[in-house]
Amino acid sequence: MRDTRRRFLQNTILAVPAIKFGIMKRSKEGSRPLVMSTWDSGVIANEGAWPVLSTQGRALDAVEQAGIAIENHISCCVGLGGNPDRDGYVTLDSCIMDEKANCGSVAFLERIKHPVSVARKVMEKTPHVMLVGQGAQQFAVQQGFHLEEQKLSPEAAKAYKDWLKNSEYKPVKNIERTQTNKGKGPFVPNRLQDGSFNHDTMGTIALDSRGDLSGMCTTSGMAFKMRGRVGDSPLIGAGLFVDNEAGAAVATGQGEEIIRISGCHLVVELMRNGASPQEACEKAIERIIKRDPVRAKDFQACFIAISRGGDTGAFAVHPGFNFAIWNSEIENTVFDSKSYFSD
Ligand code: SD4
Repeated sequence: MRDTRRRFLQNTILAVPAIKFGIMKRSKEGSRPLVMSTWDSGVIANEGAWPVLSTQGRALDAVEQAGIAIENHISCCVGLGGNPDRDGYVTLDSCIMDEKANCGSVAFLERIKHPVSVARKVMEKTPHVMLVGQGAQQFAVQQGFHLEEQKLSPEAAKAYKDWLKNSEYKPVKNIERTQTNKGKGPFVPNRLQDGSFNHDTMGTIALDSRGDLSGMCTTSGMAFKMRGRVGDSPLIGAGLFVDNEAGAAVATGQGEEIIRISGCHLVVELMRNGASPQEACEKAIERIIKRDPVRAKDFQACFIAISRGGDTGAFAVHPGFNFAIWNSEIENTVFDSKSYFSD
């Protein structure tokens, strides 16, 4: 029964204004631009997006700039600075989607610094949605992207060396929460002191002044994954979904669990059927937990969402997830998400 379930909505002081400014509506003259990104490292992504949004630029351009900004941050969690797979190679996944359901995606891409921009090229220059592996790399090079050296960042090299001692594959949920820097302020990368971290995904969704939504997701995937493993992040419908008539959602966490419920498509469909972004994120997380409540105690999964009117929502399986928002009133601030379990 719903009431007897162990449920706790973690509600921090910072979470309240997130919901409050989420109720700002689109005016007749146009929308108030808004960008929302996963995790506290979302402040870096938002810094890429806001100059575009605040000068009446397209949400699509803004989210691509968000991805580029975080992929440039080499000591951070996504892009070529991310943790490698169990064979020691960094493999990248990314996708992007605009207000007309144009979308592009790359997966299992190696040695390319900006997978989000390759995903955009797939969307704009091919009749396809998704390219993977060597084919994606070949396409990127043809499009003028530089083939980088196959080399781990110092932090990732150290984390990999430590991991090799036991070679255990056990994703640790929310390892990053010990390092969160709430509120405004300089971003501190989420690696633990020993150089390891477990979350490696940046998702950004944005609403522009025309009232158009777009989103992107970029990741090095789960740390020390099996070679060839691809999670939810490059999968349209699972890790990202945008529908201008309903809303946009992006996910982070254990990709397999998000894929099983077509997570972001579900969140957007719930909004289409009248749910607020907050209710939609909560229902999608409940769907994940219902499938296997016991296992859900050991993994993290999280959604953030924006409705077409500019309301926002976020929800996670466990505490520790946070997100960053920038709009005309609140400058790039990190908020704690509510969660199903209290831990
Ligand atoms: C994946 N969803 O590859 C990604 C991982 C992630 O924070 O979000 N990590 O499954």
